Amino acid sequence: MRYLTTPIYYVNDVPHLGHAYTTIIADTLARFYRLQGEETLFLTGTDEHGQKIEQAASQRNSSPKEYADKISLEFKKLWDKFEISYDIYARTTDQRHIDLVKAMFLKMFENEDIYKGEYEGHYCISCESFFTKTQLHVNETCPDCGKATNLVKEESYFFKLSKYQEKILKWYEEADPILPKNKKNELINFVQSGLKDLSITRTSFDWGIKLPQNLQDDKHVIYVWLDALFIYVSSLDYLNSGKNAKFWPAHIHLVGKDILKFHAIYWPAFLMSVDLPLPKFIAAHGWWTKDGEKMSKSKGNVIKPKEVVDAYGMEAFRYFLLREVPFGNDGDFNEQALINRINSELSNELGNLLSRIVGMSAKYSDNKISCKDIHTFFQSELELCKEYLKNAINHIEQVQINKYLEELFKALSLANLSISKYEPWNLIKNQETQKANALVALCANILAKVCILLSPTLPKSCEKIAKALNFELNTSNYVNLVLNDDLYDFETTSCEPLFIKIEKPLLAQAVSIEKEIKQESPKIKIDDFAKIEIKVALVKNCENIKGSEKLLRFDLELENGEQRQVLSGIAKFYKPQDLINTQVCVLTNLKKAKIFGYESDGMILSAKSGDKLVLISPKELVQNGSLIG
Ligand code: ME8
Repeated sequence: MRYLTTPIYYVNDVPHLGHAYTTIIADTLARFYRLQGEETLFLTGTDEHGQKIEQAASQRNSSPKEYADKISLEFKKLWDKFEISYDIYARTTDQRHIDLVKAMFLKMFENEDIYKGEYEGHYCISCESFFTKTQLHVNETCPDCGKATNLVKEESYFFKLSKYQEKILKWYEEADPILPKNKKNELINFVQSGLKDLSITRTSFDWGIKLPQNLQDDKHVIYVWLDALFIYVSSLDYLNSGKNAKFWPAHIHLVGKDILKFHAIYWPAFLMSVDLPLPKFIAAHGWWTKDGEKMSKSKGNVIKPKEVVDAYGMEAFRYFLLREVPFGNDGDFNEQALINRINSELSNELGNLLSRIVGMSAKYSDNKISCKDIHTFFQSELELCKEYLKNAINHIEQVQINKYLEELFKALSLANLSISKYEPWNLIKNQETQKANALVALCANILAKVCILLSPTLPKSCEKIAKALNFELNTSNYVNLVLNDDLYDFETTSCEPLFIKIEKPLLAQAVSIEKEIKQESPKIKIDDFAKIEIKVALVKNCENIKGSEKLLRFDLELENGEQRQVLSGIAKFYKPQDLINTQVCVLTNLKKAKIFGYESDGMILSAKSGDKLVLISPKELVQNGSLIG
């Protein structure tokens, strides 16, 4: 039984690359557990209470709930577009969550872990976190996010975090719950330096869960982190012993390193206080930057996951994020690195291998692949492949997803290199047909085994591979092909290339096209259009302008013989003599301009087609000066 969670994301802003990263890791793990045949439950959702959300909503003249509804839906829509396989989309404004948080607060209170006092210290709204003066950075900024903090003095209830210090340390030691393992020491040092009791209610704003009624203290709302962490339990309908209650304790809470402290210190203490078992693992990944800098709206360097997916496709995006950085390390988003991964790994290693196998089997054996001679000829390759797959499984169990992918691609390289090494086309020529067919079967089996293990990361592409080799991506094939090392016969059908090579960056292009469209198409009213006068004109004369490669000078004739001189930047595309005596369309009520020393009275219209300009003219001859509209 495996229950895994992403953080529930704050609704103060729309989803970005970092949110997509955590969610895609969780999705990959959930798909892997399901492939293994584990009963799996995958939760994601949104964190909607607290001062930060209240402020974000009021800045947009919205009520916190309305605002939360809107952004929460944006997150959900994005995950649906990305086909994230979550089972529960949880929100902290859901009633069953509110009920559970109140019940847990009461239980902590009854267990004498909560007392009333006064909090005086600093608060970072962006991190929703308390700090003492000595913890702050220069100019009293937040040590975690660097933003300004507020000095707060207010009545507050406290949780006896200090009481749990030794128990938390013991948990780290005995259960070894922190992944990657090297993050454990940082936590041990932090906890050993002394845990202070934690303020768990606020009175200076309203947007949060009120205290349980029995406590009759209406001016307090529960601290947003206590509220948010309990989503992991409330979503299982724990209080009512709902059908998902059996999933607790969680197998893994996936988080970014920014919120490890909350999950690995506060959360176990809260759980111990209410007598609930602790999660098995808390896995913290690193931080994504853009060209080495923290992403922020003010710098304008925020990577929007949807834009990357629109430009490169979901599968390439998933692969890049998971493959590029070791789990736990920081990573930098670099478009060229993404392109390199697509071209050299997805297209060259994976896509090519499939088309080679399909091609060879069609040529040599009427699309039928038989595994009967693989052991005879390629025992050492089979052994090597087996080792790579075993390593891959060990790595993904430890959430070392980049290493798991690395091992799978080693197996793909092994297949590709075997083709170059044994040259099946020469084997056929030399009448070693049996060996040639065994080689194709070796490659097909390696690809099928890899495909099964790769399917949690590249679900769509692996479906295509499975279809081309005619087998199913399911648990029994996982057991047979991957765990039991079986070999299969296959029958191939041709399929489209899996990944097209990328010649030049698509992202800037996609973004700038979008910008262009946005900037150049403001909506206008019909009266605005009425201000524009466009007419058909006859080109009486046309010539190049000395010293200008771009410009042509036109003498145009409108109604009643009216003459005009207009300059137009189309010299690269038309010869002047070809245009004389043709009709063009002219914007006639444009203010006169001086270009290259010539007066230009109007603008000749042309369509932009790629890098070219194409003149626009009426489909048949019309009277000069005819109005267009
Ligand atoms: O912390 N790189 O929500 P949040 C990598 N509501 N991951 C990043 C990232 C980046 N640049 N930016 C964000 C909260 N993330 C709380 C959680 S859980 C009970 C409450 C990811 O919207 C990463 O997973 O600030 C990080 O932990 C999370 O988004 C923070 O999301």
